[in-house]
Amino acid sequence: MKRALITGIRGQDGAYLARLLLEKGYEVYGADRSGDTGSWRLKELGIEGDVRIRYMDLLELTNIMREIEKIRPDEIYNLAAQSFVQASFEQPILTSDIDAMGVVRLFEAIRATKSGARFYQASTSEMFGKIQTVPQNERTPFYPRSPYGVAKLFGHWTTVNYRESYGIFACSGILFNHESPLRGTEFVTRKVTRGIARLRCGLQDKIAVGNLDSRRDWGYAPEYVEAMWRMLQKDGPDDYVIATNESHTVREFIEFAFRYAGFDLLWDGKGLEEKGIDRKTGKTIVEIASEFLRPAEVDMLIGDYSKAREKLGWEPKVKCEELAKIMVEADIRRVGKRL
Ligand code: NAP
Ligand code: G4F
Repeated sequence: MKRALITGIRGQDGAYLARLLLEKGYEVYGADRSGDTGSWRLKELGIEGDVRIRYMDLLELTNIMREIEKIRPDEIYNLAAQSFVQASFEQPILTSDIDAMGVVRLFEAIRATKSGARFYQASTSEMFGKIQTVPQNERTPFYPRSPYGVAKLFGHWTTVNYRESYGIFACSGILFNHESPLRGTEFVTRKVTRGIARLRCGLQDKIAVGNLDSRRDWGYAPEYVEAMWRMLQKDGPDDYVIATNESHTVREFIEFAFRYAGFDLLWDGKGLEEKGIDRKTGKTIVEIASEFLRPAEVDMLIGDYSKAREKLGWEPKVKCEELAKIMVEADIRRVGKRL
């Protein structure tokens, strides 16, 4: 039986990856900084009792070393991060400590314990930032636009460097945005789908958002964790872009989501004054709030996943419009149950 250690087990990807590995017969260890065994995501997937939760914080090297020594994993998936781009502008030092130095700590722990584990690093399309080519692939130069993007770029190059210097089987997955009903409510997609479900029940009267015009390549998280696993099953380590090769604005995602919930949304006004109006009632249901605008924005992302298709046999199935539907339906179900 293979043994996997997943950092960031309590996050969206940690939960889906844990489910996938359990289905494949792995013994799954989940590293969590609080050591709390409860998790609404693992619970929703029905696997809460199946994952062995361990105290482990990426800020504490000795803690990481002891856990790797005890667990002796065959595979380590480093999904832990301060992953919210907007928060990274407020907490740049903490973000760098976790997202950049945390990766070095993991690699040093692997070296110190002589672990032969294969390693997956959760890199991100945020590293492309101010994009230098359209679409972006593994050869596109990086230009991060946030403390999060800068820290993740450090983590990416650390992964490449430890692979080249010490022969560690280390892969960097450059994943574009991926969402699901398990997405955190601070991210725009889930904020919108949860907001719509609450609007329908009168629990909230509008949704406040920031930049409507940035474009993202949004995929479906359960499919993306499959790509992570495939990377570690190859004969040799490498880096891969994982994306859908479709790009949509935040505005379009909002339109898809409202349409599935039965609303007819009409945009009116410009800039901070722009509003989304419910054509049926004439009420404002979307408004712009400057607090959600960022000091620097990533305007456009679209990924070219052809290397993953050729080498991993990986292909996305769920695209943005269907993703919005899946998320709206899940949130409507939850609000019905008052979850
Ligand atoms: P997420 O839901 O925010 O989960 C990240 C997890 O990391 C959280 O559960 C958090 O724990 C944990 N964590 C934070 N700081 C930690 C620390 N110091 N020590 C140990 N654990 C810590 O993120 P996700 O969406 O699942 O993404 C997984 C990974 O992929 C992240 O590294 C993210 O940056 C990266 N990524 C995500 C996307 C995407 O679109 N989802 C795209 C590209 C890359 P708490 O619960 O205690 O806060
Ligand atoms: O949903 P977001 O916060 O995701 P963002 O910044 O693209 O980052 C996510 O994807 C990255 C991969 O590219 C991951 F590495 C990262 O960890 C995270 O998972 O924002 C998406 C877009 C941005 O342009 C933002 O400015 O939506 C815009 N937006 C507009 N209104 C908003 C809002 N974002 C949030 N979070 N909240 C809003 O109200």
